[in-house]
Amino acid sequence: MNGQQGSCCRRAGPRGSTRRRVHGRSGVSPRPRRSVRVPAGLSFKKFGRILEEKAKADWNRVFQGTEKTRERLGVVDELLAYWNLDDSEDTLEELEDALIASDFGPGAALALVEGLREKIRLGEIKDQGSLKQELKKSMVGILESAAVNSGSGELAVSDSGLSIILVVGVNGGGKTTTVGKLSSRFAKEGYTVTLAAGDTFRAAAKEQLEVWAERTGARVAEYPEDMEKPDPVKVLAHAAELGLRDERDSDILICDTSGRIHNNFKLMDEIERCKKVLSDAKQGAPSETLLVLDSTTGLNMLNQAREFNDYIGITGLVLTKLDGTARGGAVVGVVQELGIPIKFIGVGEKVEDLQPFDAEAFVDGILST
Ligand SMILES: Nc1nc2c(ncn2[C@@H]2O[C@H](COP(=O)(O)OP(=O)(O)O)[C@@H](O)[C@H]2O)c(=O)[nH]1
Ligand SMILES: [Mg+2]
Repeated sequence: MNGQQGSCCRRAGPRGSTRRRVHGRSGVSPRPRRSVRVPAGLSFKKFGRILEEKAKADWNRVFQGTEKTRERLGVVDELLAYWNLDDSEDTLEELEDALIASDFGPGAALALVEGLREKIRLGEIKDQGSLKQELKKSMVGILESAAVNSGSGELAVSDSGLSIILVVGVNGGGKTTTVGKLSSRFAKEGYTVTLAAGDTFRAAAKEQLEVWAERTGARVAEYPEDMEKPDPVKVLAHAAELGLRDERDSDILICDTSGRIHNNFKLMDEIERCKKVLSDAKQGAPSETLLVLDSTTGLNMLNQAREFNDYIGITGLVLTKLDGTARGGAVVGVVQELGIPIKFIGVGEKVEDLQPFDAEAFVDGILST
């Protein structure tokens, strides 16, 4: 690919010589070089209203998705209700315990409470309202600092040519579902997507991916012909080779992988080799290595994130199943310790149930009264 618009034979994906990123805070297409086109028959005003309604629907989905975590954190409100300046120390200690009990992890809980303590000392917090506001601000600060450190909270795609995204995580966390949801988001933004069936372990994993491909207008890369036994490294190498050979056929290659437990060295070696064949195929690839974390696992996600990050370097987290758990707070500890940004949250099983992560909306959701 050469940075020019595509031929008539394929859908035009956004290309350019500058680093491209996708997905805005609201989930509405942020493609920078394309002006917003009002669909035929709609006035600007009406179109604006539709966009506003969509943003509201997205927010509602996040709000509903975080319901259980919010219920768990209701205890914070109860605690703060009894707070006064004279007995702040007791309340702060109880708050630290409550955050730990809500899976924030000792490191994040301590950092949050220390921050509040300091602000009380400086006279910046004087009442319950400002205490809660400062708590929210500090959580947003932790969650956003990772995105700032790594450049952006959005997904990076390559400067030119095929972009390769690797998706990893433990078994059943929601990797394949996330691959499908991402495929849909990219397709909606005009990218042509190919999926690589790097899960050669689970029966019918390729067929599961094919269903997602069909649903989202993508296709699945063929397996190499000479594969005698299942070999994910070969599958991904072949998919990358095919994708790079004729880059006019696809803009994005999303690589699904088998679930692997983070403390199984053999499987972690394998994922390391998977990543290496992608970077051998194209310098700088994969442009994103996404770790899918199942929020129902609570604090164990910290161990998973540590190991995967040590082995292959994770560029972003996808937090799935937030809709079904009260343990979403655990991710604050992961971001605080590892400094890896959350890129998306999964709030259901359907294709549209993937939202770009917005730290403020998330914290507002989980700490809403
Ligand atoms: N409720 C809910 N279920 C999800 C979400 N993401 C994935 N799942 C479900 O989790 C199960 C395992 O997902 P799958 O993508 O096959 O996991 P994988 O083994 O990591 O590839 C499936 O039943 C999915 O429908 C989510 O965000 N919310
Ligand atoms: Mg899978």
